[in-house]
Amino acid sequence: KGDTRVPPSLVRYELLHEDASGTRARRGRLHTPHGLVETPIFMPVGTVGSVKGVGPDDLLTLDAQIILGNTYHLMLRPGDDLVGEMGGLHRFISWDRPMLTDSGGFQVFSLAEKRKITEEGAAFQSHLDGRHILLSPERSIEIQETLGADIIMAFDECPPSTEDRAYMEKSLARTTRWLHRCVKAWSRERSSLFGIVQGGLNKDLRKAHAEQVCAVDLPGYALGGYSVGETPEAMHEGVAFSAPLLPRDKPRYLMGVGTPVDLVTCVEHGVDMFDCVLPTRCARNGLLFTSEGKVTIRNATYAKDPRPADPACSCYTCRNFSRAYLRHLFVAGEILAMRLNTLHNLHYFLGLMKQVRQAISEDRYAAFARDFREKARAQEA
Ligand code: PRF
Ligand code: ZN
Repeated sequence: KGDTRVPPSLVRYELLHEDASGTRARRGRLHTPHGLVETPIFMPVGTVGSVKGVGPDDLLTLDAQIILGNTYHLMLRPGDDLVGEMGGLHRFISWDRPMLTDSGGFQVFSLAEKRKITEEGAAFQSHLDGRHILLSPERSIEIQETLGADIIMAFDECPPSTEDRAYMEKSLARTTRWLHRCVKAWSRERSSLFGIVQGGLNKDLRKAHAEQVCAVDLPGYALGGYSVGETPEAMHEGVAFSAPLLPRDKPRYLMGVGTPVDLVTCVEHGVDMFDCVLPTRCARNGLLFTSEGKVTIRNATYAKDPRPADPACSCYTCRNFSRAYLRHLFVAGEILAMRLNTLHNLHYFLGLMKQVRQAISEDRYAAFARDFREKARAQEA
């Protein structure tokens, strides 16, 4: 099996407070080489080294505490060697705060042209130029350490939810072997490795895999394989089951999730970290998350609407511009529309997490989550 002992790690989780209103929600702090992250946290996604539509200055104004980058995209373009030569990802993109990179396996399967998974790793053709590439656990760790993120992710397989139990078992065993290879390849110099638990919606497979992954002492653990096509209710039930399987004294990261209701609900089950393209992608499609529900800004109803996108919002966009103007920018295809919409949506998601942290501190998380879901349901109707 090899030596899986891990020396004192660079990212340390400090558990500050557990909600006393009957939920598993908790407040904590991540100490990283680039500073503190308050949890629960939402991490804006900067796939190719840019949070689409906004700059690092905007992200500081929004008080984003940590952002995410992708191994898959950056290894293909501009290449991890280039980023390394430029002094690492932090310097390359001029972001001094914490960063996390995903390992690439998940993106290979959602983006690459022809892909084949073997014991060695994931062989695929680049979606950019058709080049043949092998991404292995060792190579993923090497790339992520060259990029230099504070948190790096184990190389995993996220099997489609349509796969049968036999395939799932084979895949989970391989993801565990890959984890051991990741741990071996990891230098422990400045990036902290998080393990990823897979297992789909199957509880005994989840539990068994959580045991295998958590047997390796790591600075943090993630839940992968959720929000891959199942209903929100099924995902929430799965997370309610599997979040408590992860160690209480380590950060818990739910990968690629989710909607505002998903975040509020999964915090309730004990999740500390989230990332999702939803706020940024929806912004570019003219969909705004507001305290009054979703606003589709291109709608003709907003043509002469003098109100801000969200009257309850204090973001730059809402302090300065009307729905009428935002609609005009969007319909005219102006790039400013993307920036203003993105600023608003990220402000909404980051502000929501601030409220979440406050509610936990004040031991009123159960009521907060219940009220939030009730309001969201009423707004959908
Ligand atoms: N594994 C990895 N990255 C991910 C996922 C996963 O399962 C998901 C699933 N929601 C998003 N991003 N490595
Ligand atoms: Zn706003």
